[in-house]
Amino acid sequence: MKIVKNAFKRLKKNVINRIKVIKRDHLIRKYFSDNVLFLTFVITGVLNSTILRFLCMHSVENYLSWKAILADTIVVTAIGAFGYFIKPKDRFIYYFGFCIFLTAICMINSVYYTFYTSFASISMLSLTQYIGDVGDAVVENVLQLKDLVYIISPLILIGVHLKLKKKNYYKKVELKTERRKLAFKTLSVSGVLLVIFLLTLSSLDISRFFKQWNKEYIVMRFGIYVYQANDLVASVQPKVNAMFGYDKASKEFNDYFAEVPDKAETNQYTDIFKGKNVIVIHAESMMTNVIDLKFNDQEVTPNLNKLAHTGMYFNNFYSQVSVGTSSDSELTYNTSLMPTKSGTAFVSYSNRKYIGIPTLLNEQGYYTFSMHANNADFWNRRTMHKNMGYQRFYSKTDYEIDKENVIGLGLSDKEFFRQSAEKIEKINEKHDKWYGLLIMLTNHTPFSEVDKYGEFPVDIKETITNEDGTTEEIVYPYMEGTKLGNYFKSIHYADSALGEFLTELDQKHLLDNTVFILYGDHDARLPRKNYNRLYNYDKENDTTLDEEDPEYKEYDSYQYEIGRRVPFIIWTKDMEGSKLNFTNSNVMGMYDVVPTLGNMFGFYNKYAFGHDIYNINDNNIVCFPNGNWVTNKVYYNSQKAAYLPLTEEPISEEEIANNVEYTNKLLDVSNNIIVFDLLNEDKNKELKEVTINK
Ligand code: GP9
Ligand code: MN
Repeated sequence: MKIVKNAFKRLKKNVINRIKVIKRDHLIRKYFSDNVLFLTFVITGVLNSTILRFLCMHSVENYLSWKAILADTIVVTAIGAFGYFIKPKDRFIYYFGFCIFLTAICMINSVYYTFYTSFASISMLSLTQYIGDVGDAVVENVLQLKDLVYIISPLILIGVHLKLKKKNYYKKVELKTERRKLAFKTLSVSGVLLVIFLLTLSSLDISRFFKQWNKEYIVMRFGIYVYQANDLVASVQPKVNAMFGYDKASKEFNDYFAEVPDKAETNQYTDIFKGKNVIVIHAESMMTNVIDLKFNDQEVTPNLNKLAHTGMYFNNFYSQVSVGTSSDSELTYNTSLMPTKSGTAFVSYSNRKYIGIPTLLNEQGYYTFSMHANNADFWNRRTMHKNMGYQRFYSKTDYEIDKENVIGLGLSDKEFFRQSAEKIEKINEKHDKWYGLLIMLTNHTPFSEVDKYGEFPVDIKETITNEDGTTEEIVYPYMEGTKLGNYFKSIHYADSALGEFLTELDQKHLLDNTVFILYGDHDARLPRKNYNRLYNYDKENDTTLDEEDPEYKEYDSYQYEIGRRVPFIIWTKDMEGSKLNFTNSNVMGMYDVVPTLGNMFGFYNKYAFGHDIYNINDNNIVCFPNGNWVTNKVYYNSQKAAYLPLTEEPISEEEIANNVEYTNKLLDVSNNIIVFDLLNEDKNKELKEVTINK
């Protein structure tokens, strides 16, 4: 009896479970059949974005990036959810409209990528000259079949719609409350997915999302739809910023420059290089602390050291970058303006007027060009180099790049220099006077491709003699395996690339009438504790010395800030032993380059924030975008409102207060110049007229 009872119980349980499964399957099936249009919209939307990544970025990791797929799903589901507010019979129009819109985003980006190896930006399309370029691109690419593949999405949607219509699907009545419920439920799904997505983001993802310059990375991690929305915000934000406060900004700007003369002050270096050709090296992440540094008696940067010791070397020089890193450095080098307070000048304010060194040299009959073997749209250089006056920008597509020549972000510096020297040779044949900027790339964080940099041990090797007269080599790991150690290996490679480049230029007689200028663009952004090991290594215990140890050298946050100095060198082949061959130790910033070089080459920019170092000498101040500043006497930290004296000289509180005020004013006026486009005389005349007529 008991057995029968149990068997019956089991049977009942099984039947209930079966019913549950059938019910669940039925519910799922019902959900699918009731929401076919919505689901088709979501699937085709995600599919299009995935196809775009597949056609643009040729690695499975990129096109099947689950982060991008998730982000696309969130966006398309959220858009789709709003469709439920609409009556079923009108819903197709809504989905179809958005489907066309999303398809257009994918198609435009696909065409744009084929031509520019980058993704499209709304802000760029607003520049008239650019529209011309893009227009040509579209015409040339429109015939490519692959760009038409995205049309499959609206076609599928139409197909599904016609089938549903035939089945009388749209005739069913959904109550308003039901529709709302569906919409909110779908939005909640999208919300939950969003939370999951946000939890998976790394700090690198977040930082790149906000910096906005690495478009490929954003598309790879966030999908094309989020990228385009992000780009839209970036394009609108500067316009919003520029809507308020023009009059005040313009007045402050005029007051600031009222006392500045219209011509440069002269000194013993006036016009010394007038008419000479120029090669400028933008040395990626090159820091001053590598100069003369040795490991096992081997110089880390023998070529850089030679340039510094046989040229005019500024060893107390700071770059003044903000979140725009390389691009900020280029901005300040070229224009003597400071980086903007929000966004980056290169990306957010590329349609403003800038007075760049190339513009000023073009006026003197120079042919000006820039070279960088990376994507032309990185940091929006394609637009900004034109804007700063470079007549030709040689970028990735101008270089032959094959797998063996790639290190880190792209073409290796050695190969970049080799191919650039050939280009410069041709330029030299065609033009009397020329000025060229070469942007290096290999020595870029994370400095991890150590095996490609060539042999350069950063350990300590000691030979000891045993009692029996035999010798033995002891190796202490020291900087081996640390990030800073890898940086030294990487910089050693970059230095050797520089050396080869100089030799090649010399062989081609391109140094005979040329001034060779080098600046480090910013520091290597390495952890402070790595420097602690460099300066306080305890080799016996393979650790860092104790703070109590008499040998211990303090490397606090101030030392770290000061240690971020980068080299600035002006060098010519015949400078060694001449009056120009010396080290200048006065504090100097990137914004002092325009006035200093301007005096030497005979150009002048009244709206420079820096000074000719040979007029200001030891009275200089270098301001940083975060409000910090440094003079020969003191380093001031604005966040802590505290300072570190650098000499024995007394410092008054008044001096500190004056410098703080000077820095804040300078940062405000410089920022306003960019935000309100104050150097654009035509535009400002118009604005003034509007204000007067009001
Ligand atoms: C990109 C390169 C690096 O082309 O200049 O930029 P960064 O990350 O140094 O700003
Ligand atoms: Mn850089």
